[in-house]
Amino acid sequence: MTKNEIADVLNEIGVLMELKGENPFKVRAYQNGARVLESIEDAELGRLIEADELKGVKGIGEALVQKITELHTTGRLEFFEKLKASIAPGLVELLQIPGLGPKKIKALNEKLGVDSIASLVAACTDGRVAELAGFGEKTQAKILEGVKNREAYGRRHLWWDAAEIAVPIVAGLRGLPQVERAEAAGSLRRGLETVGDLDFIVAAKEIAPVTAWFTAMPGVKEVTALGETKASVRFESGLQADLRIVPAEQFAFALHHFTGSKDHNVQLRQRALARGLSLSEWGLVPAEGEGTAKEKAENPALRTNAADEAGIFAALGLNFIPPELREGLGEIEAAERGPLPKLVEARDLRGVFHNHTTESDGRNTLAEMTAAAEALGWDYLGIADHSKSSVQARGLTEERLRAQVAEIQALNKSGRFKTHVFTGTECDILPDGRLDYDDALLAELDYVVVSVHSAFSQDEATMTARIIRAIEHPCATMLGHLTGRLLLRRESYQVNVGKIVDAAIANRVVIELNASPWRLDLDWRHWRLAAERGLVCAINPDAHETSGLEHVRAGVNAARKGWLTKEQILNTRSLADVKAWMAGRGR
Ligand code: DGT
Ligand code: CA
Ligand code: CA
Ligand code: ZN
Repeated sequence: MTKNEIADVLNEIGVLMELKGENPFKVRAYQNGARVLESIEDAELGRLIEADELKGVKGIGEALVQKITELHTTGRLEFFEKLKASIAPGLVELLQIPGLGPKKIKALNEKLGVDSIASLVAACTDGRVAELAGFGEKTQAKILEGVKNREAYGRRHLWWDAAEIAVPIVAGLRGLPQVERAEAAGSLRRGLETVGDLDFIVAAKEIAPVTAWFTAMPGVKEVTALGETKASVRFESGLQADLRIVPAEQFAFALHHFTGSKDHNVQLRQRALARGLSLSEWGLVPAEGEGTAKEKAENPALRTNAADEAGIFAALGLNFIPPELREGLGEIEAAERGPLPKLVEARDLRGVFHNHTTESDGRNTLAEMTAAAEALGWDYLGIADHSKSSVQARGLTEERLRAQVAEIQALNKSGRFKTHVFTGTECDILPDGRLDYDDALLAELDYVVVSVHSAFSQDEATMTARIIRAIEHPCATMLGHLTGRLLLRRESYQVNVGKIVDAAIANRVVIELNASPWRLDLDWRHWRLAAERGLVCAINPDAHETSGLEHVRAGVNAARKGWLTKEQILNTRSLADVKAWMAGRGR
């Protein structure tokens, strides 16, 4: 273990001992020991332990020498494990609530029997906490608030939700007379599926009016930091946002730095250093010579000017790298070899497959969905309602599906919409891998999405074999939401993605990139390699209402993160090409 990992353990021991009401001197010994450790270098710590000199270090008492040594050499500490086991887990969880330290928790436990968040809420709700000595009404209200916000604060946020908050903020910033440029940075700009916090970079002539606007935005619940050139706020939802204001000549550098990712930045900085340059949020300057990077960047004679990020990449001998690719996964090497692939854009999409209507669990009718697709300028729309085994989603019986097919054919014939509607189904893959309709009916449809909606707890081998069996069915056109994950809500089921991808390629089955902001499944991390090997993607909104069609934007982000070009995505093709694809699948 490194010294900081050991220090973390010592600190935690201190907290747990306090929770148990141990002697305060003992508690302090651990806290002090942790601080002392942090100031020692790792190599030095190793040497001290080896030479048995740790006991001579000021602030590290006898009780700690053995524990640090054990942690350093084995990575474990029996004393710590026993201590943890001796405390109710509910008590430890209470430490996550703002304003509740070990002492207060101990009092709540002893006097009111509080031993979990649930019992804490109960004690607050009926006013028993306020009556305790040292607590009072105000503390009680604060604790309740803390419990309420804990979930929201501790969580990451869906990209979609974060973007909905960020877009008007960028527009608002750009509308301020003092602001020259404003952009969102961070994971949001990189299109990551979940976002920790928002980051905004602004070039402005004057700072105070900008931070004043930012901290007074509607929905801001708390201003968590306010400095000379930055501000941070927290919204009702728990989402936080950082704002940094820089001089215009630093804008491109700050935008690049705070877009990240950290891995990308580290690699790019190494590349700069190899060229005798130092890259930072302030600028690109010679690595050698007097002064800090910031001071050098403020000197026009030393800094490299870059009006935009392309200028930074060019100065380092690289083609432009789109933000979505900046994950430190080979993008710098690729940008050295030549221009990066032209990534798919939302406007490349000519239609979508896999959408629901009121016939199953959708919230808009066939006509409404088609009108919405037409309004988006799409040439085609696939309807894939649930199949009969998805009872809770009002899956269609054979009879209802045949009626829907007739209705769609009539709609196409009527010429009411410019958008052509494809007849399809989201057919359940039954637990044994068979499909939920018989072959004759499936063959009557334009296309078939096959998806898992049941028996999620199968082991990996069973689930993988089950899905492959469905992929091998001659009527399967595409596989829906491969892993079944729901971001921030539900883990994926056990499945061997590599084997599924192999089977899809071998059987010319498309795998969808489900664009629902909760799914984004198959994950972007798999796509680059899979598409290089010949897998065809479809960006499917899985829309259950008209507004859901717009989720394709989230899917396009994910596709871009997966290095996908429009050629690798079925629904960028023309209506005629897609018809040919569907017809040519051997049915
Ligand atoms: P998030 O907010 O957790 O979804 O992820 P990011 O990537 O937005 O991370 P955040 O908000 O902590 O910082 C924004 C960017 O700033 C990050 O992507 C890279 C840059 N950055 C922040 N801290 C560091 C650091 O310690 N080293 C380096 N190289 N870059 C950093
Ligand atoms: Ca962030
Ligand atoms: Ca941040
Ligand atoms: Zn589904």
